Amino acid sequence: MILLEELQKIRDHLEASQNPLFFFDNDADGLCAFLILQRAIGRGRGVAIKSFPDLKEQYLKKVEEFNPDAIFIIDKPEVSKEFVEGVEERGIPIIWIDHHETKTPKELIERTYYFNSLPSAEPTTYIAQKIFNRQEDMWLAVMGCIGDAYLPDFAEKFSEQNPELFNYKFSAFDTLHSSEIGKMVRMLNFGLMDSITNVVNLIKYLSKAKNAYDLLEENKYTQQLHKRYSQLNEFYNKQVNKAEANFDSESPVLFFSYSGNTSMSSEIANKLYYNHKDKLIVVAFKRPEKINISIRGENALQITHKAIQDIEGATGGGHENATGAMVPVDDFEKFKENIKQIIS
Ligand SMILES: [Mn+2]
Repeated sequence: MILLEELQKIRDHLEASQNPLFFFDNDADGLCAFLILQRAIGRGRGVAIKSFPDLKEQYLKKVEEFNPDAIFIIDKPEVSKEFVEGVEERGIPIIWIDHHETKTPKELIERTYYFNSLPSAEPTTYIAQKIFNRQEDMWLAVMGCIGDAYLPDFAEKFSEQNPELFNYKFSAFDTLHSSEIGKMVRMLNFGLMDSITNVVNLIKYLSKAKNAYDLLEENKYTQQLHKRYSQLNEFYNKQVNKAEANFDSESPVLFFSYSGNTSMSSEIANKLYYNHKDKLIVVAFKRPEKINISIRGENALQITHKAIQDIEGATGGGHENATGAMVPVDDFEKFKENIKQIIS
């Protein structure tokens, strides 16, 4: 975990900023970390990052639009040189909080205030919660951590206060797939896969919401979230069922590919891994040019690096047991072959 004095440094940056702009990774961990920081200081705008693998130059438009005096980057492993330089030109400091390994050159990282919880790699939500320790944000903190399959030290107390949401005696991964709080994490992840207007409304609502029930209850503010959740949850269940109906039970690898309007490889891969812990799970979302891939299983990180190493234009990385990759369409078969070879 990052040191207490580093937490204090992040807090100093937050408190010194009158108009912070937060760029966060487009998932429950990134979102909850942002919300916790924003709620604690009572100001700041949040933008979900959709570019992969890095925070790209296109986001300078948001810097232009919001004119912040500090930029916080949360839960994103890579940041592009063009983005850092564009922000530097405006004389704005970048505070970068993460828990992934990074390939961004050291010289570039040193131009930001960089905080990373590696090697223990606690989620960014955990780091955010440890900065202010506000009881009223505990529900967000638990959701963000469970979203990244991490059971935080405050889970026990929270589950004792909210036994109907989850039981802290189960692992974070079990909790993600078989509890009410796990469902709430998917509500957030699916809620982020919506139009910009709906995501902005969701963020506005969550920055004021008081507890888990403000999310679970259907009211005029949560109506769109609930609708989006049930739509995407149906798609998600369908894909999981398809994958399970077709896989080779003898093979150590479970491959599944799908297409459609919504990429949710991470969620599908998590569920398949939960159901088949003995296998390496490889889920691919097919797009016209590039394929988005989520990999789950033992040594996923090592396997991912090896599998993309001889493919030009491929990128990938993440955590020990959970990674993401992007491969050009024409090399997808080669990628699959690579995976088979590494595993055998
Ligand atoms: Mn994360």
